Amino acid sequence: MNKIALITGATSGIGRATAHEFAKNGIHLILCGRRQERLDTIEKALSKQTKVHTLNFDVRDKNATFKAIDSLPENFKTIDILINNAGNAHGLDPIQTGNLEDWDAMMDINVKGLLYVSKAIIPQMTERQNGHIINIGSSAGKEVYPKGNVYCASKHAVLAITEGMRIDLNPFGIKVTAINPGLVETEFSKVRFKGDPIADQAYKGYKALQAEDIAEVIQFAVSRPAHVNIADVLMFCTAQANNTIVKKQL
Ligand code: NDP
Ligand code: 8X3
Repeated sequence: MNKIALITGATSGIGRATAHEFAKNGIHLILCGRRQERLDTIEKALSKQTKVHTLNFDVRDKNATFKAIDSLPENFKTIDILINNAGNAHGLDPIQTGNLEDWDAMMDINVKGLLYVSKAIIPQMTERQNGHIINIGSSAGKEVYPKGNVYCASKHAVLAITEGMRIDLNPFGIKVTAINPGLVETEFSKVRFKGDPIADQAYKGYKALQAEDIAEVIQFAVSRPAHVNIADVLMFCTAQANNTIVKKQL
């Protein structure tokens, strides 16, 4: 039987590339995001390959999150794979001049949003004693870098939550995976710098990871046999050694 995956942040970048990769592999899709037009476009494209349902909600809004997941039609209700991917960095400022709205956004979306979505889905997995949760963390969740302060804190929290999930869900046979990429060329930088042209510099002078590179690793993780769990992946492009060293040719 085809598996069903729910992907948050499916309208762009890593989430969208994962939707394409899963569609190729016959996985049925519940695609989530706030931009309805994009959800419609992706649904139209992928419906040729697999079954697709879309949900429009903001992961910051716990009532909307529960309502959306509750609204799933019968044939999409059993979620085998949860990809907690929605998230972004907001700003790149030293702690002393950081913006409170940016801090709220990162904690509310990257951390609390991931928790709300997980809370809405985990009970059906524990009941069935089956399921796979993949949380998209970051290299920023392993190593703090200058001006990364609150974004790094949010991704350190994601890693701690992932490890906590793996422990607490162990009796239920649920797989929990952390995928932690370094620099990936997506809309991430545009969001971080709020459309400032400086965003274009983020991926210049080297070949960053592409969203599809992450999607392939996610597909690898979900296609392992029942006894294998890919627990934690740290991925960099070849030009990146860690969060502060990137070999650029400008
Ligand atoms: P994108 O900006 O391309 O995609 C972010 C996605 O998150 C969009 O689909 C967006 O959808 C969704 N999203 C953002 N805020 C909300 C919200 N409040 N409610 C619901 N959905 C939301 O970035 P990436 O693909 O790069 O990022 C995906 C994940 O990967 C993030 O968790 C990010 O931290 C992580 N990551 C990214 C790296 C990078 O260098 N790009 C490296 C390491 C990790 P919409 O706006 O339609 O709601
Ligand atoms: C995204 C990668 O280096 O911008 O998590 O923090 S980085």
